[in-house]
Amino acid sequence: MNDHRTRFLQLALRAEALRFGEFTLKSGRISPYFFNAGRFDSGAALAGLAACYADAVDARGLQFDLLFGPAYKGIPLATALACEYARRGRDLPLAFNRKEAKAHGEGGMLIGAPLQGRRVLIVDDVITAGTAIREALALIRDAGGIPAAIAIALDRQEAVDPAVSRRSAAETVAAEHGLPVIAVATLADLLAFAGDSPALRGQRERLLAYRAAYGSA
Ligand code: OMP
Repeated sequence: MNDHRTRFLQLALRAEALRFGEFTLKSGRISPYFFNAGRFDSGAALAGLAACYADAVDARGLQFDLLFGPAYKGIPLATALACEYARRGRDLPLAFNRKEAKAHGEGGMLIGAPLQGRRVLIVDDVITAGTAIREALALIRDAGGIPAAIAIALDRQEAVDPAVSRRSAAETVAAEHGLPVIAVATLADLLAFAGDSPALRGQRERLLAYRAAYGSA
């Protein structure tokens, strides 16, 4: 497994951002695991996570010139990634949205650098069904930005409707919009990692059963 994948899974477990148990997802599915990016809740934890995103993105050699963090969870992620790129010698413009439009002051839904004509890397936490990402794509296009790629920490590799198609939501979004989706790690990586870790080996069966029910082929 790539170094950034292992590093990310170790960081996520240490921060308790990755937990095992019984969790109800936005989709209503009951999942044996949950990734909560909000648990990367200190400067050092976010810096470590941002380095994993940067390594995953750089490994793909993509062209982009602005980072966009969808509200709320994407905002600190894109911000931390912008700081990581600055540390690596690349000062990238950064923008994000608010969830409710402001009628006073500067107004509008978007904050930060203008999107017009810029190739945008969207930085978010998780893709399950792809709803959150589709909303972000619409916002960016409305503001004149050009979506270039999507970077997420974890691709849960779930089919939206397994009875109809076993294609994952991330693959569907990628195909629909002609955009690469870069995940620092996937459910497949988590399964491989769990197989090598005595502490997590007990979780593997439940993860496999969940993947058999909802996972992409
Ligand atoms: P989709 O919009 O269905 O792709 O789901 C993504 C969103 O689900 C995330 O932005 C979170 O709000 C939430 N989520 C997690 O944060 N972690 C998970 O492990 C699973 C989910 C989820 O509800 O599917």
